[in-house]
Amino acid sequence: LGMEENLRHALARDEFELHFQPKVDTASGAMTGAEVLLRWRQPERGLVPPAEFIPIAEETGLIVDIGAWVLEQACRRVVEWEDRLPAGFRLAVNLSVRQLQGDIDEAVRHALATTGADPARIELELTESMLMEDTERAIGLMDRLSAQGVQLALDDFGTGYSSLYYLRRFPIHRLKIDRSFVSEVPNDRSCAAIVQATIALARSLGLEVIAEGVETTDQRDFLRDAGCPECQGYLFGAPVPGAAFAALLDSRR
Ligand code: G
Ligand code: G
Ligand code: NA
Ligand code: MN
Repeated sequence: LGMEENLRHALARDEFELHFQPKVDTASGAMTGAEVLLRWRQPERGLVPPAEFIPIAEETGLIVDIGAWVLEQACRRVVEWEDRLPAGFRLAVNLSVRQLQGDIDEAVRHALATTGADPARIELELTESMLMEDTERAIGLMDRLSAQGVQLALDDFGTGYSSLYYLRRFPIHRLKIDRSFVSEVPNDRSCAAIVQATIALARSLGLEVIAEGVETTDQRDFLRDAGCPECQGYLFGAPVPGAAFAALLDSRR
């Protein structure tokens, strides 16, 4: 109960911060974007991992305001960093199902409008299970988000239960191959087959594809040879605070 009460005041007390994890071009290693990962710096406890507070934020509905804050901060960063961002660079924000049930369309519009961020620099990561709750409504929402010029990625792909029928109908730009498959390549033959099939599926549907959780050069080489254009994972960099990420952007220019 203490955690919930503290979480209620965390926004007002300015205790949240964003960390940024690079996404790279598999072949060249050039940075293509970053995923925004929320962190809660609590005075008494230090850094609280998202796994501990996001579920509570979702249960209490606090995630809606927190998520709007994350969106706006991410938009501020792309404006602040515009001069050092490579062409095509995207900052990806995770959404929760509670945000999708609410007025996410409006929250995105507001974040873009108040900051003046280029919508093409913003990507939203959604999971299959979020979209399967009310698919028709989700498709309408995704259409409206897409019409604002932001990109949409299907996170943790392969671990949810969306059908290929819906995959075809979702107006998404990119599949994100789940870490649980990536971590087992190249040695596990079924994971290798799943990763290759996902890349082929994305290709034939005209979607981009990225592999997450890449930790070793063997994994990276497998993904490159399988034709996966983009990767993310500890091999290329862990999530880091804004100042460190800005320095990383400068060092790569
Ligand atoms: O950052 P890891 O760093 O531990 O993230 C753990 C989980 O928290 C992941 O599933 C990630 O998608 C989720 N997460 C991180 N940041 C956010 C956020 O801003 N909003 C939502 N809804 N989930 C997030
Ligand atoms: O659910 P989502 O895919 O958004 O989860 C992102 C989570 O994955 C974050 O907790 C992030 O810190 C973690 N992560 C990012 N890269 C790696 C990696 O290479 N290996 C592992 N084990 N976790 C990673
Ligand atoms: Na994600
Ligand atoms: Mn993921």
